[in-house]
Amino acid sequence: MRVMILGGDGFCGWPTALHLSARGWEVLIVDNLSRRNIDNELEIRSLTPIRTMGERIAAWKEVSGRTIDFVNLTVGKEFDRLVALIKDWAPDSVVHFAEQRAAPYSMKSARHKIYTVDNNLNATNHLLAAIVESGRDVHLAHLGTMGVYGYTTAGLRIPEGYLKVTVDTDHGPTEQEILFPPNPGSIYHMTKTQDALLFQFYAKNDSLRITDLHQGIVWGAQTEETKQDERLINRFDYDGDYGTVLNRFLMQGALGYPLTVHGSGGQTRAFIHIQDTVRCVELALNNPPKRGERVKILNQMTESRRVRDLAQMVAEMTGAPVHNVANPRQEADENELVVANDQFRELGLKPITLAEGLMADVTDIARRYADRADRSKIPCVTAWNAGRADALRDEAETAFAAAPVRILSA
Ligand code: USQ
Repeated sequence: MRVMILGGDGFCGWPTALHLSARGWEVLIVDNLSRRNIDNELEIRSLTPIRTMGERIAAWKEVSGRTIDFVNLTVGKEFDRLVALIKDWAPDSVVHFAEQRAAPYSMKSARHKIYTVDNNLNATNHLLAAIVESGRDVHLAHLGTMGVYGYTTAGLRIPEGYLKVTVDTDHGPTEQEILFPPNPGSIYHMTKTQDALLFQFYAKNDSLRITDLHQGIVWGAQTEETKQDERLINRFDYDGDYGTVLNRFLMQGALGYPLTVHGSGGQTRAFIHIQDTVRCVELALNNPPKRGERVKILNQMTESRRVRDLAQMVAEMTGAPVHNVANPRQEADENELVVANDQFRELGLKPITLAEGLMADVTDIARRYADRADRSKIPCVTAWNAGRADALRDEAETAFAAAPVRILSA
């Protein structure tokens, strides 16, 4: 089986490429290295020393004997090359990670909003149109987000993509199934809700086979394959724009930096370990929808946790203090979140939960590469709106007076 992995240089894409390659898939990575360029823009680097794509692929060949191919291409800009690649390389499946994935980065400024919308929506639309144009029957698995459902208390168990509703009609109440109403909290999350409409259209109009994976917050750094050689190491983001909450807390705890809980920390979110991410993608590829079926939507998460409870766990583990900082985001301070993930469980996923041992793996990595950390990049300084920027400025003047913080308002 042949799989093209768009965005195969990123935090989820690289371990997915190795996981599938190790299981006998022929893998082609398509990536324009934009994530590395954003590191340059933000003057930050992965905590772990990631190698160039050439070195990564050569190391994998040495370790496993398997070949991964690589093409440098911008999915949303080079349509003819993309169509030719799908025709010539003839993948059975395409995994689409080729989107700007950080909510804070997408809210940094007008330019970042525009970039995120242009990049993400063009990548998705070009890919769908290219699959149609190629004339090939390719299964597309897209990395979506749990954030499409929104983070206000829904008052129900969040279903997998579709919601059963009862509608009053002239003939009395009738049952229908609709896409769960989108409720994005950032420009980034908004692009994923728009992707969902593109998928609905191309599945209906062109009978494309599409799976949309609504993934929670990924934590952990390494998978069975990335651990095998330091040259295969996965990236580790800890900065205020790209670092995600649990990995940030674990890194902060390891460095003795106060854990940066936004507001009360009552936000409840869905989580998944990176090892389960790659297993879920494999399960999704092995269980595609049939031609003519509706878009298959799976919730790719294993447990829900409250931010302050995570901070407490990490504080107990590492001895780091918890610091409630002004929340730079426009989000509910407290929310409940109950999520259905029956489909992956039925497909055989045995979820990895927040075990101390696995969290210690992350603190070990953070300690090993602590000298690469730039502590000035830890605070989240991207404000969602002007009110949040004021709150952040006050915070910076008091609690973080010692560390220079630049406030960027939306
Ligand atoms: N938070 C803190 N302290 C921090 C960082 C974050 O309290 O130092 C809070 C945030 O305010 C938010 C929550 O933790 O309430 C989650 O933030 P996050 O940065 O871990 O996650 P998010 O911005 O939602 O985005 C991440 C990935 C994105 C993915 C999404 C899944 O960057 O690609 O789609 O998780 S989900 O959150 O389920 O929508």
